[in-house]
Formats: sequence, C-alpha cells, structure tokens
Amino acid sequence: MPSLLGVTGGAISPFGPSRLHLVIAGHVDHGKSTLIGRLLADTDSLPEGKLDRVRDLCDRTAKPFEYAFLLDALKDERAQGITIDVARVFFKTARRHYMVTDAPGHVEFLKNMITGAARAEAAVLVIDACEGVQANSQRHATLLSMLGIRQLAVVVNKMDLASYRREAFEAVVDAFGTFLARLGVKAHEWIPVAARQGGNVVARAPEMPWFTGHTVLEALEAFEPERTTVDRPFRMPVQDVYKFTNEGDSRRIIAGTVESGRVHIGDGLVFYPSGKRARVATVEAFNAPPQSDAVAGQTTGLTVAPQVYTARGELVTCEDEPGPHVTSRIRASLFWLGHEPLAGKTLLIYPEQGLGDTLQCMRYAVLAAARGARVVAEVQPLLKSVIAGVDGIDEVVTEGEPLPPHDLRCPMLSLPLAFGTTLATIPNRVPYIAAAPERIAKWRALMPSTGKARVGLVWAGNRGHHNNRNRSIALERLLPLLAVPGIDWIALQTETAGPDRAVLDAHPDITHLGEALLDFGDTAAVMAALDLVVSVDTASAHLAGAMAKPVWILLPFSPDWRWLLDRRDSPWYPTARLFRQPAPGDWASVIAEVAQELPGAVAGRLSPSPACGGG
Ligand SMILES: Nc1nc2c(ncn2[C@@H]2O[C@H](COP(=O)(O)OP(=O)(O)OP(=O)(O)O)[C@@H](O)[C@H]2O)c(=O)[nH]1
Ligand SMILES: [Mg+2]
Repeated sequence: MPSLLGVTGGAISPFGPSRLHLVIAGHVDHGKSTLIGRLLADTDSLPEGKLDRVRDLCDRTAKPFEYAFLLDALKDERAQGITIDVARVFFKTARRHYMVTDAPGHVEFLKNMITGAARAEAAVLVIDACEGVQANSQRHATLLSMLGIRQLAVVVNKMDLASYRREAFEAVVDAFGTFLARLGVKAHEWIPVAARQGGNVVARAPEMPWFTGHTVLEALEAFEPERTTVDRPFRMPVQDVYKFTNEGDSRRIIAGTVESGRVHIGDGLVFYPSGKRARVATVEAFNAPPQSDAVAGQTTGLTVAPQVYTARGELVTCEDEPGPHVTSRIRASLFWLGHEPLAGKTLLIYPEQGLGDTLQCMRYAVLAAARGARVVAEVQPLLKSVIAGVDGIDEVVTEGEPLPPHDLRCPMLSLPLAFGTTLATIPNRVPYIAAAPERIAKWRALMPSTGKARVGLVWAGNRGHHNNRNRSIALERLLPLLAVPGIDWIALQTETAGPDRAVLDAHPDITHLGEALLDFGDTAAVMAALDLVVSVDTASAHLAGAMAKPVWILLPFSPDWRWLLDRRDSPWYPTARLFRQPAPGDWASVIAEVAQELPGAVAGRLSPSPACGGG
C-alpha cells in the first residue's frame, strides 16, 4: 500500500500527532533531490507506477533517468536538472510520518530554501564527497542554525565518485566539522552515501564496510519531533475586544488566535504586561454554540469574570503555567553594513577568514572609533597580543571566548563594504600595528649584530590554505638570495618540515627564530628589528605592511584579489613592493628579480620606520 500522501510544491497535508518535518539542504547539485527520491523509492513510498512513469518519460525524451525527477516537477527543473522551488513530500515508517522539504541548492533560490526550512524540526545537509564543502553548504548550515534547527545529520554523498574511500569521507567530516564548530552546531550523524545507487540510504552499502554508523533512514528515525504547540503553556495575544449590545447581550469578548497551549472554562488567566487577573467564564465561537475549551491554532473569544479592562496587544496566559519573560529592552546584535550611526554603540568585528585578513582589516577599527563606536575585536588566538594595542580597539577577545555585550556586528572582510571603500579611498595610514616594547628588547638580544642589513624571510603560508601549493616556495629555491652580500637572514617560518628543515640545518648562517615565535606579538617584535621582510603571500606579509616595514611580497601568477593585477605597489600597504610571477609557477624569475634588487636595497639600508622600534 503506497504511503505517499502527495508530492506538492505548496500545501501541507495534515497529519496526526506523530510526525517530523525535515528539510534537505546543501549546495547545488550535491544530490539532495536524488537522496529524497531514493528514500521514497526504497521505502516503497511512491504511488503505484510512479517510478515506471518517470522512467518511461525519460526513455521517450531520451534523457537519463534521475531520481530527482520524482521531486523536480517543474518543466524548467527537469530541463535544467536543478531544483528551483521547494517541493514537499510525505512518507511514513512504522515509527512516524515524515514531511520532507527538498530545498534548492542554487544561490539564486536561497529565499526559497529559507521559506522551506523555516518550519523544519531537523535537517539533513548533503555534501558532495568530491566537491567538498562549498559556499552554499556553509550558507545553508548558517541559515539552519539561525532558524533554530538543532538536529542535523550530514550526508557525504556521491561516495561512488570517490571510490568509496574512507579518507574522502573523513576529509569532508574534518573540514565541515570545523565550520560547524564555529557556528556552535554539532551534527548528530555523519553518513557516507551513494544516493543514486542507494548505498547507506535505506540499505547498507557493501562498498563501505568501514562505516558502521547509521544509514540515512536510521538517522531520521533517531531525530526527536519538537513538542507540539499544544503541549506548551497557553498564549493568546489579544487581537480585539468585542462588545455586543443587541437584544440585551452584555458580553465583552476578548478575541484572538491561540498561539500555543489550551484554555478551559474556569482557568485563571493573567494578562501581560498589565498583570491583571480574571477567570474564563465562557469560550465563544462564531456561529457555533459556546465551547468548553480552545487549543493552539484555534481562533476564539473568551469572556472573563470579573470583567477586566484589556486591549489589543496584551498577552493572555494561564496563571498555573510558566509566565512569559517581560522586558522593555531587547538585546540584539544587528548586522552592520555602514548604514546605522555608530555613535554610542558597541561594534563587534570578527574574523571569517585567515590571519592575514584580520591583520589587513584591523585598519578599520580606528575609523569605527572615529564614528563614535566602542570597538570589540574577536580575533584568532595567535593574533590576540598583537591586536591588543591597535588604535581604535577597546577590547579584544579570542575566538571561542564568551563575547561581551554589543549592539552591532560586522565580519572583518565586510568592513571595506561598510565603509564604502573604493580603490581611491583605501585607508592606508601605516603603521597601525606596533610591537610591544618589552618583547622587542627580548628578541633584539637574539639577533645577529654584525652590522649587516637584517632581512626576514617567510617562504610558506599556512599548510591548510586551499591555495598554499601556489603561494609557497621550497626554501631550497631561495638559496640564490643567500649569496647576496651584506645581509643577515632571519627565518621567520614557524613550521618547518622535511626538505626545508634540511636546508636550515645545512645553513647555520640563517638565524632561524621561527620555531621560537609563540604568536604574532613575537613576530612583530622580531620584525621591529629588521630592515626588510621578504615574504610569500601570507599573514607575515600583512603584519610587516601593517607595521610600515619595507616588505617585498612574492606573488603567484594568479594572486589573491587584494594584490590586484599589473602593479608593483599595493594601495593597502605603502611600504610593500610586489614581485609577481610572469607565468604560472615561474618562481625562478621572481627569485632572480629579488636577487637583483637586493644589493641596491641593502646598500641604501632601507631605513625602518621609527614608529616600529628601529633596527
Ligand atoms: N555518481 C553519483 N551521482 C549522483 C549521486 N547523487 C546524485 N547524483 C547526481 O548529481 C546530480 C545532481 O543531483 P540532484 O539530486 O538534482 O542534486 P540537488 O542537490 O537536488 O540539486 P539542486 O536541487 O539543483 O541544488 C544528478 O545528475 C544526480 O544523478 C551519487 O550518489 N552518485
Ligand atoms: Mg534538487
């Protein structure tokens, strides 16, 4: 007996009490509709003949069969293989009924996704094992958490394309787990799936014997439905008060819709915020005899005794149930993009990307302060000591610490947008970061004091960065620079491994301070005593630029957006010089150019900015 109640783009079918509303979200094409189609097919939930009809249609139109066609009913959806509007499907198991919302994954249909997810009690987020975490995987997770959906299973789909390898699954778990942790969300389940083939949807996938967790269906069965609104305390906002006088009628009816709970004749009521009290005398209904009670969802009218004066806007509650929280102040932190005045407000700025981005965007703190804001900066732990002294910042917290109260919030990389920055108006007064004097003294004592120019060297970025392969250089390739006379080289690289380590061991003439640097406060203190920093595109380059240190930045052919194209200088950092690869992968030309420029530069002894501590 088919248990599919309907496949609709709109109306919800009414269920009995045991039901769960689920939303399937995730990036475009990661297989959401396919997962649901497979779930329906494998639980025998499709109407008689439906699967055959869709297969038939595909044959006749010479299209490969897609399980998604069971959901994607619009002509454009099938033609383009994309979900545009949400579709709702219903199926049931022995345990309960499910309403499943299939959300579109394309960014253009984000608002449809929000509408579809708004009432869900649990979510499944689908991620393609090969494509990994994409923009809308993150957006959807953020929106689900904002909608208050706390039950989440993450499906890593298309495992067949990843040869069912455990490492492919675990890479997604790692990457997305880190993202979710930052949102304060914990997934209940992580499931490797091949939706098209059906592996781990309802039946176990024999190709993945290493996975012993729940299948998708088992995970759904483990979700808990939210308490229904009838189980909650009684709440009815007063919509109006009707007074009838016809034929001696003296009723004064308090009308409204019951938002939650239940009320009976005789119940004691409390009105908020006035605090007035009365008892229910009658429960009225329009064109129907009086009732004995009213429940959530019902539009009703109450008469009370004794008669109290109440008006539209008050909230009716029951006296023996928990009352509402009454306040005249609402604490909210609003997303700020430059429109609201900042005077007298506390603005939280927080990181969303790498350390370099934080260092680069710190320049905006002083601008926010100039508009009258108290600025709280949330920063990565390695940056705390160096950011603490930045002008315009009143308080620094590290990621994960409790946030102080604030009125407005802006992610750091949105600060240029909030301040209307254009190429011509980039705020570039440097230095805006300085090293702490006591740290400078400590590190200066560890520097060579031969009278030669001191040049800092950073050859690799964060190994976790997706573009690290393109922006880092093996230390060995930089050895030609060591031949330039008149220079003491100071290696600032904090992590050194394998071949780089061997080069350092073979070159005691390089002072390697990197591994002793505990955080960027230490790096800043070392930089304060340098004449020049030569760095690949990583956080140290930003730090040197923010300290107004002469810094030469070695860039890949296709550089990060902030370095623009075809120019040797940076409008963000007046003391920076950019050395660009003339062709993809061509570090040899970059290194040759640096080697050629260095003698002249050190002969002139690039004088360090006095504000940075001197060398
Ligand atoms: N190889 C393989 N392909 C799959 C799998 N699951 C889905 N696909 C394919 O991926 C493509 C996209 O699948 P859909 O289910 O339409 O993806 P979606 O997430 O619903 O896409 P939107 O709703 O448009 O965001 C289709 O061609 C599917 O056949 C899988 O497990 N393995
Ligand atoms: Mg879809």
